Amino acid sequence: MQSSKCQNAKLQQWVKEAAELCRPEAIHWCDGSQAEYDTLMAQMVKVGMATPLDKRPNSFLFRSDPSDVARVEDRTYISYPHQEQAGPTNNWIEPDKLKGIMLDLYKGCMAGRTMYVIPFSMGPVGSPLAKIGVEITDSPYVVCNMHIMTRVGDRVLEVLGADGEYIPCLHSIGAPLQPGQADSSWPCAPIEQKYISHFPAENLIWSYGSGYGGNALLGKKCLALRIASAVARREGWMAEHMLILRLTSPEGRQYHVTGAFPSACGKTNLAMLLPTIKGWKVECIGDDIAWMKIGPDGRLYAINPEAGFFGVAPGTSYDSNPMAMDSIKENSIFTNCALTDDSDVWWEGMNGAPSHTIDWKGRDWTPDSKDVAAHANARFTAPASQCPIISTDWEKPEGVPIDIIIFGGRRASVVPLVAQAYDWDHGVFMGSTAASETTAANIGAVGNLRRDPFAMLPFCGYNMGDYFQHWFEMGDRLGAHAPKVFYVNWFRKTAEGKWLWPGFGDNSRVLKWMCERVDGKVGGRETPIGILPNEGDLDLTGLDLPAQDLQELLKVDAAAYQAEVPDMENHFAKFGDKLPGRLSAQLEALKKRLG
Ligand code: O2Y
Ligand code: MN
Repeated sequence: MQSSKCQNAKLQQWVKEAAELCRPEAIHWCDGSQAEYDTLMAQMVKVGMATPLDKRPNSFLFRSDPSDVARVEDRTYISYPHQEQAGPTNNWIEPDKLKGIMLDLYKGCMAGRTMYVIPFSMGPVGSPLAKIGVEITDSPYVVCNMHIMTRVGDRVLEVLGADGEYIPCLHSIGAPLQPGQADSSWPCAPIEQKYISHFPAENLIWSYGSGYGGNALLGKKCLALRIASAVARREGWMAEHMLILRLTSPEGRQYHVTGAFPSACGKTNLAMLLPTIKGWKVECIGDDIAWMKIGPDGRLYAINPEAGFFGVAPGTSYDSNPMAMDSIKENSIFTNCALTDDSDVWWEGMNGAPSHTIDWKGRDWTPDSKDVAAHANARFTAPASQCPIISTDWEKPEGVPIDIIIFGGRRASVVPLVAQAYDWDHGVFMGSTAASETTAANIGAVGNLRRDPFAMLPFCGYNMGDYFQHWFEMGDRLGAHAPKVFYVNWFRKTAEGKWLWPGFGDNSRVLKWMCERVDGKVGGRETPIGILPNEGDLDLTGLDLPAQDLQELLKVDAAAYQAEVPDMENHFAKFGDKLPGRLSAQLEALKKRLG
């Protein structure tokens, strides 16, 4: 039960108590080694849970239970003693009550299974910005994914030492095995028994019933966003749902950019973009989460706390994201993708459809089938180090200094291609009112406008009114060193439904304008919603963009914005007296500018 490598008595005690509660057949302390990964994968292949892929060395396909395919927002809880601490955007149950429910579920839940203890670091091991977590799980699939997505192993226990702090993350798939009972290939609990619970006042995570993605790989959304956002507020830094990239100009000047976009807005594609403008280069630092802290020089520094990508497979192709395609050539895990006859994975939007595959439910599939071959939320898990344009500085312990923060969403109309915030407060307003039209990949009806402040709606670990205030306070501390803030919309369409902007690599043209704005080298015009490029300010060299399309992309329709004001007012009203006065002032200023 004990590990000779773990000097931390508190951790040893927690593992003992978890074992007494969950009653596993065996306990395994993970060392993060390749041998450990290979052994677990071989076991999962043997029992039919994983399929090795001939076309991709050391890569495996998993098919989840059809009831366990995505994050379950309805079953995700932010549990503080008082509901107001969780705020209007989070599900809440009082901690004692929630723990009572979950303790009943955890009793004996690992019977017949091995309990794995995973010491992991979010952020480079030993970085001043890193945090240590320990996940206890009964899922070998989770262990292998955590190997890729975080830094696992003995080095973490060394840094933890005898009295270091860690965030305990207890996870069970919720499927005990009775003696002689046959296992299923993706055991999990029914939806009404799934709980993804966070106790931010105690830095504690309890997850039960799901083996999928953000519900089960607890370092990602649970620790690095929900718990970390609450820790960051207390400690005076920021945990954000943001990509991080470095842009280098032909002159060699480096700019670091973070970007927050709701799901299905191409965050991973932007993080790995190949610029179409001559001489400019992008390096990827992270595709999903940024932890940002003010450095000794007063600037904001960001690290990517993760070590891998857990990307959406459908729609990923050599057209949309060649760097992601190259990242997943080997050493990758695929979940809910289709299996081709030559033992490779396939998904909708990858390239031409094969004449036959086995679909994500294990059934024969042909292009005539009425269902999709890969689930819309099928995923790849790949080491970030395999991305051909991963930055040489992506693991720099102190992070990279941020020049530009981008917010965005998917809007077919109203919102122009790009606008710069007048100042930090205006930028906070842009982030707090960010909205996106829902797609098939989201919950709810397609085309609905969903306000997703800072793309943090499902990930903020405390009252979002307080979170808005924290952004203002960070801006006050940053002062003149604050990054410049922009809002983008790559998804503008004509009345006929045609994309107005080519997107992907051509988004570098918009990034270039932002960099030149930072340096005061390019123009812009003041509009009611922010500073927009004049038509000549964007570098459109080599791009065949009709003049009327450019006009439309850079148009500010004051009446259309005015029509959105009531929705913004309703959105803000939800936060009651937690809404910072500085946000109400921004809304009033916008109304005045709109006339
Ligand atoms: O469905 C899941 O469990 C994965 S959700 C996810 C994964 C990687 C990056 N972002 C997200 C997200 O929902 O924002
Ligand atoms: Mn995300």
